[in-house]
Amino acid sequence: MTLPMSDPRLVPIAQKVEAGERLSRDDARVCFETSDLLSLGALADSANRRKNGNQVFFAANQHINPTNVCVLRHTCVFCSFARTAKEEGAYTRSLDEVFAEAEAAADNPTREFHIVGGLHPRLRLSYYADLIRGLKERHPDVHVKALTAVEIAHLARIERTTTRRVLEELKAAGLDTLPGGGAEVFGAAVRATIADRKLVAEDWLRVHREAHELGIPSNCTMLYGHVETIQDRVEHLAMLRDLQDETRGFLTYIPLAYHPDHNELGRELGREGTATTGMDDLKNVAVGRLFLDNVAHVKTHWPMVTAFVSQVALHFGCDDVEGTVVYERVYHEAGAHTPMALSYGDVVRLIRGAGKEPVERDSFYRPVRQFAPDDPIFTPVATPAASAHAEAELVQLVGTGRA
Ligand code: V47
Repeated sequence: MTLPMSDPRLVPIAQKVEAGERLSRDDARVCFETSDLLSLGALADSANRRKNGNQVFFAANQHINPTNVCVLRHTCVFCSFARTAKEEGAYTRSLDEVFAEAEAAADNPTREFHIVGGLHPRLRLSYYADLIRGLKERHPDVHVKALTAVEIAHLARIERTTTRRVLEELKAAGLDTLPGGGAEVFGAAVRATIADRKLVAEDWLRVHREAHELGIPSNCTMLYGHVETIQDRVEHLAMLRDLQDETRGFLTYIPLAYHPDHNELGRELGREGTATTGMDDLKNVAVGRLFLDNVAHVKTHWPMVTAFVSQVALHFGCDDVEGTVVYERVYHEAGAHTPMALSYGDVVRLIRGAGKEPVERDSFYRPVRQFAPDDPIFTPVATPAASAHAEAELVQLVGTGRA
Protein backbone atom coordinates (compact mmCIF):
# COMPACT_ATOMS: atom_id res chain seq x y z
CA MET A 1 0.00 0.00 0.00
CA THR A 2 1.37 3.43 -0.86
CA LEU A 3 0.18 6.46 1.03
CA PRO A 4 -1.58 9.17 -0.93
CA MET A 5 0.85 12.10 -0.80
CA SER A 6 -0.73 15.35 0.29
CA ASP A 7 2.34 17.30 -0.86
CA PRO A 8 2.78 16.84 -4.64
CA ARG A 9 6.39 18.07 -4.36
CA LEU A 10 7.21 14.74 -2.70
CA VAL A 11 6.16 12.69 -5.75
CA PRO A 12 9.36 13.18 -7.82
CA ILE A 13 11.39 12.71 -4.64
CA ALA A 14 9.62 9.41 -4.01
CA GLN A 15 10.47 8.35 -7.56
CA LYS A 16 14.14 9.11 -6.96
CA VAL A 17 14.12 7.21 -3.65
CA GLU A 18 12.45 4.25 -5.34
CA ALA A 19 15.07 4.29 -8.14
CA GLY A 20 17.94 4.65 -5.65
CA GLU A 21 18.84 8.05 -7.15
CA ARG A 22 20.63 10.68 -5.11
CA LEU A 23 18.51 13.60 -3.78
CA SER A 24 19.49 17.15 -4.69
CA ARG A 25 19.79 20.07 -2.26
CA ASP A 26 16.39 21.30 -3.51
CA ASP A 27 14.88 17.91 -2.72
CA ALA A 28 16.28 18.11 0.81
CA ARG A 29 14.82 21.60 1.20
CA VAL A 30 11.37 20.30 0.17
CA CYS A 31 11.68 17.44 2.65
CA PHE A 32 12.39 19.90 5.47
CA GLU A 33 9.57 22.21 4.34
CA THR A 34 6.83 19.66 3.84
CA SER A 35 4.09 19.12 6.38
CA ASP A 36 3.34 15.68 4.88
CA LEU A 37 5.32 14.05 7.65
CA LEU A 38 3.97 10.55 7.19
CA SER A 39 4.88 10.39 3.49
CA LEU A 40 8.36 11.69 4.28
CA GLY A 41 8.67 9.06 7.03
CA ALA A 42 7.52 6.30 4.69
CA LEU A 43 10.18 7.27 2.14
CA ALA A 44 12.91 7.30 4.78
CA ASP A 45 11.64 4.01 6.17
CA SER A 46 11.84 2.35 2.75
CA ALA A 47 15.38 3.70 2.16
CA ASN A 48 16.41 2.39 5.57
CA ARG A 49 14.77 -1.02 5.13
CA ARG A 50 16.64 -1.49 1.87
CA LYS A 51 19.92 -1.12 3.78
CA ASN A 52 19.15 -2.55 7.18
CA GLY A 53 15.95 -4.60 6.88
CA ASN A 54 14.02 -4.66 10.14
CA GLN A 55 17.16 -4.67 12.28
CA VAL A 56 17.97 -1.91 14.74
CA PHE A 57 21.43 -1.66 16.29
CA PHE A 58 22.49 -0.49 19.71
CA ALA A 59 25.76 -0.45 21.64
CA ALA A 60 26.10 -1.14 25.34
CA ASN A 61 28.00 2.08 25.98
CA GLN A 62 29.12 4.31 28.83
CA HIS A 63 29.54 8.07 28.44
CA ILE A 64 32.48 9.59 30.30
CA ASN A 65 33.10 13.36 30.48
CA PRO A 66 36.57 13.92 32.02
CA THR A 67 36.19 17.70 32.40
CA ASN A 68 33.62 20.42 31.88
CA VAL A 69 36.23 23.21 31.94
CA CYS A 70 36.21 24.80 28.51
CA VAL A 71 37.95 27.76 26.90
CA LEU A 72 34.83 28.32 24.78
CA ARG A 73 32.63 28.70 27.87
CA HIS A 74 31.51 32.23 26.92
CA THR A 75 31.28 31.86 23.15
CA CYS A 76 29.49 28.51 22.66
CA VAL A 77 26.27 30.06 23.87
CA PHE A 78 24.13 26.94 23.28
CA CYS A 79 26.10 24.82 25.75
CA SER A 80 25.04 24.33 29.37
CA PHE A 81 27.77 21.87 30.23
CA ALA A 82 30.89 24.08 30.05
CA ARG A 83 32.37 26.03 32.98
CA THR A 84 35.35 28.30 33.42
CA ALA A 85 38.03 26.82 35.71
CA LYS A 86 36.89 28.93 38.70
CA GLU A 87 33.16 28.72 38.15
CA GLU A 88 30.86 26.84 40.50
CA GLY A 89 30.37 23.28 39.30
CA ALA A 90 33.65 23.15 37.37
CA TYR A 91 35.34 19.75 37.57
CA THR A 92 38.37 17.98 36.13
CA ARG A 93 38.84 14.30 36.88
CA SER A 94 42.19 12.77 37.66
CA LEU A 95 43.03 9.65 35.66
CA ASP A 96 42.27 7.52 38.72
CA GLU A 97 38.86 9.14 39.04
CA VAL A 98 38.09 8.37 35.40
CA PHE A 99 39.25 4.78 35.86
CA ALA A 100 37.05 4.49 38.96
CA GLU A 101 34.01 5.81 37.03
CA ALA A 102 34.75 3.36 34.22
CA GLU A 103 34.63 0.49 36.73
CA ALA A 104 30.86 0.58 36.22
CA ALA A 105 31.75 -1.36 33.06
CA ALA A 106 32.67 -4.32 35.24
CA ASP A 107 28.99 -4.71 36.29
CA ASN A 108 27.54 -3.83 32.88
CA PRO A 109 27.96 -5.49 29.50
CA THR A 110 29.76 -2.32 28.29
CA ARG A 111 31.44 -2.53 24.88
CA GLU A 112 32.14 1.14 24.20
CA PHE A 113 33.35 4.12 26.19
CA HIS A 114 32.12 7.41 24.69
CA ILE A 115 34.45 10.12 25.95
CA VAL A 116 33.92 13.85 25.32
CA GLY A 117 34.48 16.96 27.41
CA GLY A 118 35.44 20.61 27.50
CA LEU A 119 38.51 22.24 25.94
CA HIS A 120 40.59 22.45 29.10
CA PRO A 121 43.35 25.07 28.86
CA ARG A 122 45.94 22.87 30.61
CA LEU A 123 45.10 19.19 30.07
CA ARG A 124 47.81 17.91 27.74
CA LEU A 125 47.79 15.25 25.06
CA SER A 126 49.59 12.91 27.49
CA TYR A 127 46.56 13.04 29.84
CA TYR A 128 44.24 11.79 27.08
CA ALA A 129 46.74 9.23 25.75
CA ASP A 130 47.24 7.87 29.30
CA LEU A 131 43.49 7.89 29.86
CA ILE A 132 42.81 5.84 26.73
CA ARG A 133 45.76 3.49 27.37
CA GLY A 134 44.66 3.00 30.98
CA LEU A 135 41.08 2.21 29.98
CA LYS A 136 42.29 -0.29 27.38
CA GLU A 137 44.53 -2.02 29.92
CA ARG A 138 41.66 -2.31 32.40
CA HIS A 139 38.92 -3.13 29.85
CA PRO A 140 40.63 -4.68 26.81
CA ASP A 141 37.35 -5.69 25.15
CA VAL A 142 35.78 -2.24 25.34
CA HIS A 143 36.13 0.06 22.33
CA VAL A 144 37.09 3.68 22.88
CA LYS A 145 35.19 6.38 20.94
CA ALA A 146 36.78 9.58 22.14
CA LEU A 147 37.27 13.29 21.54
CA THR A 148 35.46 15.40 19.00
CA ALA A 149 37.32 17.06 16.12
CA VAL A 150 37.18 20.27 18.17
CA GLU A 151 39.02 18.61 21.07
CA ILE A 152 41.59 17.10 18.69
CA ALA A 153 42.29 20.55 17.19
CA HIS A 154 42.52 22.10 20.68
CA LEU A 155 45.12 19.50 21.72
CA ALA A 156 47.10 20.16 18.55
CA ARG A 157 47.12 23.88 19.40
CA ILE A 158 48.25 23.27 22.99
CA GLU A 159 50.98 20.90 21.87
CA ARG A 160 52.00 23.11 18.92
CA THR A 161 51.67 20.14 16.62
CA THR A 162 49.35 18.95 13.87
CA THR A 163 45.93 17.37 14.26
CA ARG A 164 47.24 14.36 12.31
CA ARG A 165 49.99 13.86 14.90
CA VAL A 166 47.45 14.06 17.76
CA LEU A 167 45.27 11.47 16.03
CA GLU A 168 48.28 9.19 15.46
CA GLU A 169 49.29 9.36 19.13
CA LEU A 170 45.78 8.70 20.34
CA LYS A 171 45.36 5.81 17.92
CA ALA A 172 48.60 4.31 19.21
CA ALA A 173 47.15 4.62 22.74
CA GLY A 174 44.04 2.69 21.70
CA LEU A 175 41.57 5.18 20.19
CA ASP A 176 39.14 3.25 17.97
CA THR A 177 36.69 5.84 16.62
CA LEU A 178 35.83 9.55 16.89
CA PRO A 179 32.40 10.80 18.00
CA GLY A 180 30.54 13.22 15.76
CA GLY A 181 30.13 16.20 18.07
CA GLY A 182 31.33 19.75 17.56
CA ALA A 183 29.92 20.04 14.05
CA GLU A 184 26.86 22.03 15.23
CA VAL A 185 25.85 23.82 11.98
CA PHE A 186 28.69 24.57 9.57
CA GLY A 187 27.36 27.84 8.08
CA ALA A 188 29.60 30.76 9.05
CA ALA A 189 26.71 33.02 10.10
CA VAL A 190 25.19 30.39 12.39
CA ARG A 191 28.59 29.56 13.87
CA ALA A 192 29.28 33.24 14.52
CA THR A 193 25.98 33.42 16.44
CA ILE A 194 26.03 30.21 18.48
CA ALA A 195 29.64 28.99 18.50
CA ASP A 196 31.97 31.86 17.79
CA ARG A 197 35.68 30.89 17.90
CA LYS A 198 34.87 27.19 17.60
CA LEU A 199 36.70 25.14 14.96
CA VAL A 200 35.40 26.25 11.53
CA ALA A 201 33.66 23.87 9.14
CA GLU A 202 36.67 23.26 6.89
CA ASP A 203 38.83 22.33 9.88
CA TRP A 204 36.17 20.07 11.43
CA LEU A 205 35.95 18.25 8.09
CA ARG A 206 39.75 18.14 7.74
CA VAL A 207 40.18 16.45 11.14
CA HIS A 208 37.61 13.81 10.19
CA ARG A 209 39.28 13.34 6.78
CA GLU A 210 42.62 12.80 8.52
CA ALA A 211 41.04 10.37 10.98
CA HIS A 212 39.53 8.37 8.11
CA GLU A 213 42.88 8.31 6.30
CA LEU A 214 44.47 6.93 9.48
CA GLY A 215 41.87 4.17 9.74
CA ILE A 216 39.85 5.82 12.49
CA PRO A 217 36.18 5.81 11.48
CA SER A 218 33.97 8.54 12.92
CA ASN A 219 30.41 9.76 13.33
CA CYS A 220 28.83 12.97 12.11
CA THR A 221 26.15 15.17 13.64
CA MET A 222 24.09 18.30 13.18
CA LEU A 223 22.72 20.33 16.09
CA TYR A 224 19.28 21.55 14.95
CA GLY A 225 16.48 23.63 16.40
CA HIS A 226 18.15 26.97 17.27
CA VAL A 227 18.84 29.83 14.81
CA GLU A 228 19.62 27.82 11.67
CA THR A 229 17.55 28.05 8.48
CA ILE A 230 16.53 25.14 6.28
CA GLN A 231 19.18 26.26 3.80
CA ASP A 232 21.82 26.06 6.58
CA ARG A 233 20.75 22.49 7.35
CA VAL A 234 20.90 21.46 3.71
CA GLU A 235 24.35 22.97 3.18
CA HIS A 236 25.60 21.26 6.36
CA LEU A 237 24.33 17.86 5.22
CA ALA A 238 25.80 18.41 1.75
CA MET A 239 29.25 19.04 3.26
CA LEU A 240 29.01 15.81 5.25
CA ARG A 241 27.86 13.90 2.15
CA ASP A 242 30.74 15.29 0.06
CA LEU A 243 33.33 14.18 2.61
CA GLN A 244 31.72 10.77 2.85
CA ASP A 245 31.94 10.41 -0.96
CA GLU A 246 35.64 11.04 -0.60
CA THR A 247 36.55 8.87 2.41
CA ARG A 248 33.64 6.53 3.32
CA GLY A 249 34.79 6.98 6.91
CA PHE A 250 31.53 8.07 8.56
CA LEU A 251 29.76 5.24 10.32
CA THR A 252 26.66 7.04 11.56
CA TYR A 253 24.77 10.30 11.29
CA ILE A 254 23.16 11.59 14.49
CA PRO A 255 20.86 14.62 14.41
CA LEU A 256 21.17 16.35 17.80
CA ALA A 257 18.12 18.24 19.15
CA TYR A 258 19.01 21.57 20.75
CA HIS A 259 18.10 21.87 24.44
CA PRO A 260 17.59 25.49 25.53
CA ASP A 261 17.74 25.33 29.34
CA HIS A 262 20.54 26.91 31.40
CA ASN A 263 22.35 28.45 28.46
CA GLU A 264 22.66 31.96 27.11
CA LEU A 265 21.16 31.16 23.72
CA GLY A 266 18.03 29.63 25.24
CA ARG A 267 17.56 32.73 27.41
CA GLU A 268 18.16 35.10 24.51
CA LEU A 269 15.71 33.25 22.27
CA GLY A 270 13.13 33.08 25.10
CA ARG A 271 13.09 29.32 24.69
CA GLU A 272 13.87 28.11 28.22
CA GLY A 273 11.64 25.25 29.33
CA THR A 274 10.74 24.27 25.77
CA ALA A 275 12.08 21.57 23.46
CA THR A 276 12.30 20.91 19.75
CA THR A 277 9.01 19.64 18.33
CA GLY A 278 8.33 15.98 17.56
CA MET A 279 7.69 17.08 13.95
CA ASP A 280 11.18 18.55 13.66
CA ASP A 281 12.84 15.63 15.48
CA LEU A 282 11.28 13.16 13.03
CA LYS A 283 11.97 15.31 9.95
CA ASN A 284 15.62 15.55 10.89
CA VAL A 285 16.09 11.80 11.06
CA ALA A 286 14.10 11.23 7.86
CA VAL A 287 16.01 13.86 5.85
CA GLY A 288 19.31 12.56 7.23
CA ARG A 289 18.45 9.08 6.00
CA LEU A 290 17.25 10.25 2.58
CA PHE A 291 19.91 12.85 1.78
CA LEU A 292 22.94 11.08 3.28
CA ASP A 293 22.58 8.12 0.95
CA ASN A 294 26.23 7.18 1.51
CA VAL A 295 26.07 6.91 5.33
CA ALA A 296 24.96 3.43 6.38
CA HIS A 297 23.47 4.28 9.78
CA VAL A 298 21.27 6.96 11.30
CA LYS A 299 21.07 7.04 15.08
CA THR A 300 18.27 8.34 17.29
CA HIS A 301 19.54 9.80 20.53
CA TRP A 302 16.91 8.96 23.17
CA PRO A 303 18.48 11.14 25.92
CA MET A 304 17.62 14.17 23.75
CA VAL A 305 14.33 13.29 22.11
CA THR A 306 12.89 10.82 24.67
CA ALA A 307 12.53 7.07 24.33
CA PHE A 308 9.00 7.59 22.97
CA VAL A 309 10.14 9.73 20.02
CA SER A 310 13.09 7.38 19.45
CA GLN A 311 10.68 4.47 18.99
CA VAL A 312 8.79 6.42 16.32
CA ALA A 313 12.09 7.48 14.73
CA LEU A 314 12.78 3.79 14.07
CA HIS A 315 9.96 4.04 11.49
CA PHE A 316 11.37 7.28 10.05
CA GLY A 317 14.72 5.98 8.83
CA CYS A 318 16.74 5.25 11.98
CA ASP A 319 18.43 1.89 12.34
CA ASP A 320 20.45 2.68 15.45
CA VAL A 321 19.51 3.74 18.99
CA GLU A 322 21.79 5.40 21.53
CA GLY A 323 22.77 2.74 24.04
CA THR A 324 22.85 2.37 27.80
CA VAL A 325 24.89 5.61 28.37
CA VAL A 326 25.24 4.99 32.17
CA TYR A 327 25.66 8.69 33.04
CA GLU A 328 24.64 11.50 30.70
CA ARG A 329 25.70 15.05 31.57
CA VAL A 330 25.75 17.28 28.46
CA TYR A 331 22.00 17.26 27.68
CA HIS A 332 20.81 16.95 31.26
CA GLU A 333 22.64 20.15 32.12
CA ALA A 334 20.65 21.70 29.26
CA GLY A 335 17.27 20.57 30.55
CA ALA A 336 16.76 17.09 29.09
CA HIS A 337 14.16 15.33 31.26
CA THR A 338 14.92 11.84 30.06
CA PRO A 339 16.57 9.26 32.34
CA MET A 340 20.36 9.47 32.78
CA ALA A 341 20.71 5.89 31.57
CA LEU A 342 18.74 2.93 30.27
CA SER A 343 19.48 -0.63 31.32
CA TYR A 344 20.59 -3.09 28.65
CA GLY A 345 17.16 -4.76 28.84
CA ASP A 346 15.35 -1.41 28.55
CA VAL A 347 17.19 -0.59 25.30
CA VAL A 348 16.39 -4.03 23.88
CA ARG A 349 12.74 -3.66 24.87
CA LEU A 350 12.57 -0.12 23.45
CA ILE A 351 13.59 -1.50 20.04
CA ARG A 352 11.44 -4.59 20.24
CA GLY A 353 8.48 -2.49 21.39
CA ALA A 354 8.74 -0.57 18.12
CA GLY A 355 8.32 -3.83 16.19
CA LYS A 356 12.00 -4.02 15.24
CA GLU A 357 14.69 -6.68 15.71
CA PRO A 358 17.32 -5.51 18.20
CA VAL A 359 20.96 -6.27 17.39
CA GLU A 360 23.67 -5.46 19.89
CA ARG A 361 26.69 -4.17 17.94
CA ASP A 362 30.25 -3.16 18.62
CA SER A 363 31.68 0.25 17.68
CA PHE A 364 32.20 -0.89 14.07
CA TYR A 365 28.63 -2.16 13.66
CA ARG A 366 29.64 -5.80 13.84
CA PRO A 367 26.73 -7.76 15.38
CA VAL A 368 27.50 -9.03 18.87
CA ARG A 369 24.18 -10.45 20.00
CA GLN A 370 20.80 -11.10 18.46
CA PHE A 371 17.64 -12.05 20.29
CA ALA A 372 15.14 -14.84 19.54
CA PRO A 373 11.50 -13.68 19.59
CA ASP A 374 10.87 -15.70 22.79
CA ASP A 375 13.99 -14.39 24.56
CA PRO A 376 13.03 -13.72 28.21
CA ILE A 377 14.66 -10.29 27.88
CA PHE A 378 11.46 -9.14 26.11
CA THR A 379 9.35 -9.79 29.20
CA PRO A 380 8.65 -6.35 30.64
CA VAL A 381 10.25 -5.99 34.06
CA ALA A 382 8.38 -3.67 36.39
CA THR A 383 11.38 -2.90 38.55
CA PRO A 384 10.81 0.16 40.75
CA ALA A 385 13.59 1.92 38.81
CA ALA A 386 12.06 1.11 35.43
CA SER A 387 8.57 2.24 36.36
CA ALA A 388 9.89 5.37 38.07
CA HIS A 389 11.75 6.21 34.86
CA ALA A 390 8.68 5.62 32.74
CA GLU A 391 6.51 7.69 35.04
CA ALA A 392 9.02 10.54 35.26
CA GLU A 393 9.35 10.55 31.49
CA LEU A 394 5.59 10.64 31.02
CA VAL A 395 5.21 13.54 33.44
CA GLN A 396 7.93 15.43 31.61
CA LEU A 397 6.47 14.63 28.20
CA VAL A 398 3.08 15.96 29.22
CA GLY A 399 4.71 18.89 31.00
CA THR A 400 6.76 19.96 27.99
CA GLY A 401 4.03 19.35 25.45
CA ARG A 402 6.00 16.55 23.81
CA ALA A 403 3.38 13.84 24.47
O1 V47 B 1 28.79 19.02 19.81
C1 V47 B 1 25.91 20.64 23.51
C2 V47 B 1 25.77 18.93 21.67
C3 V47 B 1 27.54 17.59 21.28
C4 V47 B 1 23.83 21.09 23.77
O2 V47 B 1 29.15 10.29 17.96
C5 V47 B 1 23.97 20.06 22.84
O3 V47 B 1 27.78 8.78 18.73
C6 V47 B 1 21.72 19.96 22.61
O4 V47 B 1 29.49 14.50 20.48
N1 V47 B 1 21.52 20.97 23.46
C7 V47 B 1 28.51 16.65 21.92
N2 V47 B 1 22.94 19.50 22.27
C8 V47 B 1 27.89 15.27 22.01
C9 V47 B 1 28.40 14.33 20.98
C10 V47 B 1 27.61 13.11 20.61
C11 V47 B 1 26.34 12.90 21.12
C12 V47 B 1 25.67 11.72 20.79
C13 V47 B 1 26.26 10.75 20.00
C14 V47 B 1 27.52 10.99 19.50
C15 V47 B 1 28.19 9.96 18.68
C16 V47 B 1 28.21 12.18 19.80
O5 V47 B 1 26.48 17.85 22.18
C17 V47 B 1 28.03 18.95 20.95
C18 V47 B 1 26.73 19.66 20.75
O6 V47 B 1 26.29 19.52 19.42
N3 V47 B 1 25.27 19.83 22.69
N4 V47 B 1 25.03 21.43 24.19
C19 V47 B 1 22.52 21.56 24.07
N5 V47 B 1 22.31 22.57 24.90
